[in-house]
Amino acid sequence: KQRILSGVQPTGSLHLGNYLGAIKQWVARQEDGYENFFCAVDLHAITVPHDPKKLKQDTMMAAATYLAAGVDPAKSKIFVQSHVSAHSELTWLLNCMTPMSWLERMIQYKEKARKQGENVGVGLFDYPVLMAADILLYQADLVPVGEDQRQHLELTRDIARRFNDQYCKRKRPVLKEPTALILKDGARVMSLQDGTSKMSKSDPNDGSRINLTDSADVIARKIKKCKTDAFDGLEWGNPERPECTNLLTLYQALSGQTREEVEKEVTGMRWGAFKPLLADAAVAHLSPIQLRYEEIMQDKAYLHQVLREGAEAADEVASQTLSWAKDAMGFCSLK
Ligand code: AQP
Repeated sequence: KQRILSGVQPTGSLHLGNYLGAIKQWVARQEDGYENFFCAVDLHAITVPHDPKKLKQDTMMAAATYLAAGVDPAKSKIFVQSHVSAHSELTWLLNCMTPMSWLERMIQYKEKARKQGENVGVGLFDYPVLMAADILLYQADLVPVGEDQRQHLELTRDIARRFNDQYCKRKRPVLKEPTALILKDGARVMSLQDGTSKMSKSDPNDGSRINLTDSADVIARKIKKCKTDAFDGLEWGNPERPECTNLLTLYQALSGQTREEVEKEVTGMRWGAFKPLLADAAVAHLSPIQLRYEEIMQDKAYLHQVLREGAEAADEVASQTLSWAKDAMGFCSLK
């Protein structure tokens, strides 16, 4: 069986980008006989300033969203990253062999650091090494992520190769190089207010994203107010119309149609006719997820049980890799 690992940061309500870029793919892979591990990456969430009171709530919300979106604990392990201490421990080991220059090239760090100015923390710089540890601990074959994580996945492969080259000479490699699973459509969902920047939890304008928990009214209002253009008709792929490409891609993903079907339906349409169609498709797709989400958030005992069982299963696999890594690096063991 191939193993899959992925996660989302509990830094606020999850949005359509997280769902279409990552979680929807997780659900689809459950049917294919993969062994899945999905975590709420709370250690990553503290790499930017955070409110301790909100972190707990956001972590539970992320886990409940996974379940509501269709991640099935009978087929996938769902856990909280900080509940498996091997993530922090392997990160330190990898820190000590990862060149600073590799991390200095990371686009996400440069973008987020620019926003934080002088207060940027070491954790944000180290974010990709923690992500590498997350993946490598599980010997993951595949990592379903949005396009924005491609560079971090490449770095993870580089770190694994360097570790194996340095510490596993003439022995079995300890770390497996993973492959990124990036969808063609939905891999990069863009902001509703700017078709050239990605939909993101940290955008201060809530109107830039559709949160998975937004009500039907809020979704309709956000889509009504979203940025469009003055061209005639609707089309995909015109570089002068990034908003148009984004909204059509969203419509395709949410309505479950093929691109050809969407093209047939909307070519020649004006924004005034298309926007309600998109809003209806979003509401129809998200309502059942929202219903399940509310039920799960009411049943904390169930949620805790899922996360406890997930953490136990994750810990078993992660501890094994950690002990191989420590052994390869020459740490003394009393066993
Ligand atoms: N706009 C997006 N389009 C497609 N995929 C996306 N992902 C995030 N945004 C989009 C994918 O969701 C998974 C989890 O992302 P994350 O929350 O861990 O980190 P992020 O990429 O930094 O997401 P945000 O929403 O932009 O968070 P903030 O604003 O807190 O930094 C990943 O697989 C990611 O690719």
